[in-house]
Amino acid sequence: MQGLKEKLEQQIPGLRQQAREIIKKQGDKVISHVTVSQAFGGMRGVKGLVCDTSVVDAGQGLAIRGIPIGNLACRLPEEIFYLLCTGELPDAESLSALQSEFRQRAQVPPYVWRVLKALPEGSHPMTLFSTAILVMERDSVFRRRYAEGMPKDDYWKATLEDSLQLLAKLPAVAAGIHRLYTRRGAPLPSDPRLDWAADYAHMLGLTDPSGEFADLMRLYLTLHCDHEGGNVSAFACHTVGSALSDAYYAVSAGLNGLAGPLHGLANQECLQFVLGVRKRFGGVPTDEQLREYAWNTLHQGRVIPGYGHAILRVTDPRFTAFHQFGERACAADEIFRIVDRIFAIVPEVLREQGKAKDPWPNVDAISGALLYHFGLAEFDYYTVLFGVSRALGLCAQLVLNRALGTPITRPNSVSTEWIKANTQAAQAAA
Ligand code: NMX
Ligand code: MLT
Repeated sequence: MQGLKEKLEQQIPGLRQQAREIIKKQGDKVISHVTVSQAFGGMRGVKGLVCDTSVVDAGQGLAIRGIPIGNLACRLPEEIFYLLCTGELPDAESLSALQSEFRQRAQVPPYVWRVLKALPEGSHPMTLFSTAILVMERDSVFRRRYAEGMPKDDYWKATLEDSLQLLAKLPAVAAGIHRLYTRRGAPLPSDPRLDWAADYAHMLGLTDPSGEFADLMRLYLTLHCDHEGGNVSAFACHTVGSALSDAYYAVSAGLNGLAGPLHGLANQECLQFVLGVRKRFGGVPTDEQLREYAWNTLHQGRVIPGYGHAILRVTDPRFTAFHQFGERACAADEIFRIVDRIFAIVPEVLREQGKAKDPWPNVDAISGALLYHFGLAEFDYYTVLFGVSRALGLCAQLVLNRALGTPITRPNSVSTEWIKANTQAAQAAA
C-alpha cells in the first residue's frame, strides 16, 4: 500500500525530469497554430496547455489516465482522485488510507455557516458554494507556508494538503448549502462509516431505503470529476493557480466558471427544459410535438441545453453511463422517458439546423432527470453537485502543476487593429 502523498513523492522527481527533457529536446517543435477565427473564437482547438489527469477525444470522450470513463463507472470518487493524481487506481489499503485522510479533515469550520447565513436572500447555491470555499482560504497551508519561505520543491505538498482539506469538507459544505437553501434546517452530521459520496447523500437527508440514491451520487461524483485542461472551470482554476494563488482561491474561481449556463449550469437549464416539455404537453410528448418544441426553442434564439460540445462529436460517454443507470433505476419515470425522447429527436433537429458542430447530448442532458427521480428536485442546486465532483480534477491538476513548477499563465492578446494590419500585410505579400 502507498498513501497518496508517498506515491506522489515517489513519482514527482521522474515527472520533473521527463518535463525537463521534453522541453530541452523538443521545446521548439510546433504542435498547434492559431488562426484569426480561433483568436476571435474562444481559442477553440488551439493546443496550448499540458494536462495529464485526463484526455477528451472528439470521437470517444473522456478518458481518465487512459481509462475510458465508462469503464470507471463502478469506482468510488476517492479512487478516481487517486487515479487523477497518480495515474494508478489505489489498492484496497491505499484507498482506505485516502478515505481516512478525508475523514480526519471533514469538519467544516463553524464560521462557514455564519457567512453563508449572512448572504442575501435569493443568492444562487453556486454563490453560496463558491463563497464557502473562498472563506475557508483563511486556513490555507500553502498561503501560510509560502509566507514562511517554503522552498519551491515543496509547493505541491502544501497544495496537496489544501486540496485534501478542501475535498474532505465539500460534501458537508454542499449538503449544508442544500439544507440552508431549501430551509430544511441545520446541516446534518457526517457519518464517518460512509464513503465520500454516500456520506454526501446521507447529509442531503433524502430518504434512500434501497441505497440507490447513494449509488447515483457515487456515479455522479465520478462522472463529472475532470474533462481535460481546457474547459472553462479547469482553465480558470489553472490560470488563477498559476499565479500561486492557493487551492481555495483557484477552485473557487474554477467553480465561478462552472456556474455559467454554457458550462455546468446547463444541468439546471436541462431539467428546466424537460419540465417545460412535460408542462406544455401534459406528459411525454409525441415525436412530432417534441420536434416542433425544439424548433421553437431554436427560433427564439435559444440553445437546447445539454446538447453540443466544444470538443465532443459523439454522444458523451458520461451521458451513456447515466442513461444505463436510469434504465436500471427508473426506466418508467416520466421525466426519464422525456429525456429519452429528446435524445431521439434533438440531434436530428440540430443536424437539420446545421449550426451546432456537435448535435449529440453531453453529460448535462440527463443528470438532472436522475436526481429529480430520487427527490432532489431543486434544480438550481444541481451545479453544486457538479462542482463537488469537478473539484477532484481541479485539485489534482493544481497539485501536478505545482509539482512541475508550471509557470504563470500569460498568453499574448492582440488588438483588432493588429489583426487587420497583419492579415492585410500577409495578403498583400501573397
Ligand atoms: N442548441 C442550439 N444551438 C447550439 C447548440 C445547442 N445545444 N450548441 C451549439 N449551438 C450553436 C452555437 O450557439 C453557435 O451558434 P452561433 O454561431 O449563432 O453563435 C453554433 O451552434 C456553433 O457552436 P459550436 O461551435 O457547435 O459550439 P461551441 O463550441 O461554441 O459551444 C457549447 C459549445 C457546449 C457551449 C454549445 O454547444 C452550447 O451552448 N450547448 C448548450 C449548453 C450546454 O449544454 N452546455 C453544457 C456543456 C457541457 N458541460 O458539462 O459543461
Ligand atoms: C466539462 O465537463 O467540463 C464539459 O463537458 C465542458 C467542456 O469540456 O468544455
